[in-house]
Amino acid sequence: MPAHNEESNIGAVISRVPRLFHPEYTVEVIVIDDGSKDNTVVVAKQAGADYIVSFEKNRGLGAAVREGLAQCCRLNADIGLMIDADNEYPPELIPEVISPIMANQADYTFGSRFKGQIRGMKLHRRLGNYVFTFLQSLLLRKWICDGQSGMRGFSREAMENAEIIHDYNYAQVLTLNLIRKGFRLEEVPITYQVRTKGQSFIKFKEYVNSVIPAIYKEMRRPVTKSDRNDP
Ligand SMILES: Nc1nc2c(ncn2[C@@H]2O[C@H](COP(=O)(O)OP(=O)(O)OP(=O)(O)O)[C@@H](O)[C@H]2O)c(=O)[nH]1
Ligand SMILES: [Mg+2]
Repeated sequence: MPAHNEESNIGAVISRVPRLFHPEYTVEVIVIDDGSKDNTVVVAKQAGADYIVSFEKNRGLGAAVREGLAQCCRLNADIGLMIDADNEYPPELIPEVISPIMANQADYTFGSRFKGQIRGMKLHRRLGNYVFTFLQSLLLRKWICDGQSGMRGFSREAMENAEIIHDYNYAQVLTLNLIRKGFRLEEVPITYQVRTKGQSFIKFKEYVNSVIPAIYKEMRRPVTKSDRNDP
């Protein structure tokens, strides 16, 4: 769970995580606190976070997700699930979002808002999502519905191989990276409710100026799967 100044939201997200959804799985919550200046850490602890990694200074959402995936590998997790700490995504649907990975039908999943139900998303955000998702579909020659989802599942192998090439964000570059490496994507419909508390970090100009060059850079990189898991 990447978090930056989410004291008013993170407690609700953590307490909604279904811990006992499967008898053979242990569910643990890792929070990557990206230099929050409010009480995010205190609230996360009170709500039952198992691990909290705090960056001294704000590094960006890309850096936080990269660290979260690395922590999952260090803790020997079979499956990773990232979910925004802003209480917009439904923790109750974590089992559904990871079920294609549990069934070994996918390595990488999105909780897909555009296949499910969206409440409160402004028109300009909706258009921005369409544009960036369509761009990814073109680059990958593969139809994607929700390329900016803040709820994603990962197989262990996907987590070990995932490279996020900029600190500012992960959304597009991570998908381009994993799909070009041959990992199988599946999108699972979810419900989404725009935040009622706290602030969105997206500023249009800064977002476009950071994300477009990163997409270009990612597409020019040769991608190879690590052979760590190969026999
Ligand atoms: N690591 C990190 N996380 C951040 C930062 N800013 C926001 N976040 C977290 O990233 C998640 C998504 O942030 P939002 O601001 O809602 O951005 P978004 O969901 O992509 O965009 P919206 O459509 O506005 O909701 C939340 O869990 C935030 O706490 C940041 O600077 N660093
Ligand atoms: Mg959000």
